[in-house]
Amino acid sequence: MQKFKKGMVKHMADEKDILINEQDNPEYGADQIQILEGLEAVRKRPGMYIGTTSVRGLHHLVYEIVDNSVDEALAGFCDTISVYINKGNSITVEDNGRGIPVGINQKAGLPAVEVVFTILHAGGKFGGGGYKVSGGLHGVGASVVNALSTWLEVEICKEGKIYIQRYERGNVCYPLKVIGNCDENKTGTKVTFQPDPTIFEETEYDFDTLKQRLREMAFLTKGLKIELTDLRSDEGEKKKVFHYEGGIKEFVSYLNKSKTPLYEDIMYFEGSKENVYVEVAIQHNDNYNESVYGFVNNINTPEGGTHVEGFKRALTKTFNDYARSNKILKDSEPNLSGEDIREGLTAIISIKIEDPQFEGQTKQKLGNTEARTAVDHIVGEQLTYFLEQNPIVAKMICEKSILAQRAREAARKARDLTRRKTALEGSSLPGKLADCSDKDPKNCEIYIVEGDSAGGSAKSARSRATQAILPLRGKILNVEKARLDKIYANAEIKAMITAFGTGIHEDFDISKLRYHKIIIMTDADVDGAHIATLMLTFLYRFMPELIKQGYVYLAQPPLYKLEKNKKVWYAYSDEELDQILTEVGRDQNNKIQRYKGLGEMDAEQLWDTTMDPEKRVLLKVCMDENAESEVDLTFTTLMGDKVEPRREFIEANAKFVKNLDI
Ligand code: TSJ
Repeated sequence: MQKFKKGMVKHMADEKDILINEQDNPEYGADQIQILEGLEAVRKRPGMYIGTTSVRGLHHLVYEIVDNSVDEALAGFCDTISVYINKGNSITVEDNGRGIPVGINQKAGLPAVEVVFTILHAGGKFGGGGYKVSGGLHGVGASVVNALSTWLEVEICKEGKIYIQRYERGNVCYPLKVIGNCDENKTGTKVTFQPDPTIFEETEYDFDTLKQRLREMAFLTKGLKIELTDLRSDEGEKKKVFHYEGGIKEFVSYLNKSKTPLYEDIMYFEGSKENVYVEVAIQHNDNYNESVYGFVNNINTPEGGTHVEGFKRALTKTFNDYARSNKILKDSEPNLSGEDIREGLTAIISIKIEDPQFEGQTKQKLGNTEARTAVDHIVGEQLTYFLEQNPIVAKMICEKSILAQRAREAARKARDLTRRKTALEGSSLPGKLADCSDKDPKNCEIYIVEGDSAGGSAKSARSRATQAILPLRGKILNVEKARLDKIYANAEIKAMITAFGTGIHEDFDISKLRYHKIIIMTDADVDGAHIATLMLTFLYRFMPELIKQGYVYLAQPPLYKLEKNKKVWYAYSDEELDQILTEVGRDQNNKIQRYKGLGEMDAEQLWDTTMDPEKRVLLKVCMDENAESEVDLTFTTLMGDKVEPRREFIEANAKFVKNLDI
């Protein structure tokens, strides 16, 4: 179990404020009215406290509660957390920590546990000193979850007694009471809550979403066991247990499981400096992408910040120093760039810091300068030592970086050439693009269509004003397995980049996007699914903002056409065909056609079934921001070179596979 310095953990109700006087019944006076108003504010404007009332906010409630147990684990008092999704979508979180204090908090005149659940920002107001290590996205806690639940029950085992209290929409139902005895040695906290359906747009929990975030939390807290159990099905429970003695080292090996590592060891660096606790784990693999993930107090920082900067600085400097002093780089040759060294790198940078400052538009970028210094020093020192001890590994990484440097140089030349060409000829759109006439991107959509013949149908079917068609020939390049120079030379990829108008990488500018819907339209078969996946991989690696901001869609062509007595039905799945047949009757008058490809449909059919904005079904491609590393893993697993993890993934994600028909 990873122990953490006690003073660094924020207690929601500071123990110094608590008088141990369990016999006293709290009085509900004037103060209480104000408290209720506090939580009423949360119910009036839930978005202010949890960001969103969408399905994301719903899951966020669980993380808020679990964070409290993780804090108890970091303080060294808890090693197991169990999460249950109950029938009816209430959630139970249970830990074997010390149990939330039950003594009277002097300032509030209430048991500490009641303060935790009924006073907004109890940590800030009633705490003092210390800080909350894990802490949710918006730094709110149990009281917000309570306010947004139709009911919540807390049960605490402490000093041989079992205490319970219940709340409804944030209101106390009865004073904290003892309902029985428990083993003197048993301690812990159990919280069950039912998210309020009048607040949340959706109230059904997704097992996989919770699973991914809980797995991440377990990786980030070595030794901590986190269990997730789904009790909703009558066919038996579904359970996952996450427990990693190796912590982020195991995280890196998990992320690299479908890749081929360049060397066996995963490097691990750890230390504290200027009150910043730093852990870093890294390993290179033989592909070309960089997968560097930063975490601050267990929270993912997709926009990076000083901790990631410190890491990159140390990595670049240490490798260049090593390559020079060992004559792998000649004096006449230029330095390796950071990007070159990070080609094929998987890295986790996890820091714990007392007072994290987040900057930038979305407040997700770490700003503390001491984090940069701490990570830089710890990685610099320990990596230098590692390279000296492991010259074979060191040389391998240097050589891969030099190859990356050469490819990047070739890619730069190719790109400069296209840039110069566009400057001379004007920004000409690709020849194969049938553009739309409307010039307002908000109204415009582009269909990326597999194959010239389907492209032809789509061109005749489309609504010319707002729908553009770009046909692509055959399979597009797998960007997971190609270096930049090859990617830039690929005609299909070039066509997409110019058609979208945004540019890529450092040139990327979303305000130049020419269509607000990018619709991938492929056959509803194995090859089509593969092509769709290749395109999504390209978009995810080169223009992730398009996916993050919700501009990317998958068209849903039908699988079957049913004709009967001059009437026509289209079915988009086997189940749907079955349903239609049940409705119209199964007899000899049914003419059923299975579409093997888009090419089999004429223009009118294609319009009616797949392209008419009034009738079509589009799937919006989205990303779970709480599990960035998992999205990366999805693409490397699907597109990588190992069969076994891919098969496992496909089996585990049968739902996704069914949609795509892989
Ligand atoms: F916050 C919460 F109520 F939502 C919640 C808190 C939910 C769950 C499932 C667990 C917890 C929690 C809190 N687990 N463990 C603790 N520990 C304390 O609050 C605690 C215990 C003892 C002392 C002490 O100094 O003796 C201090 C604290 C903060």
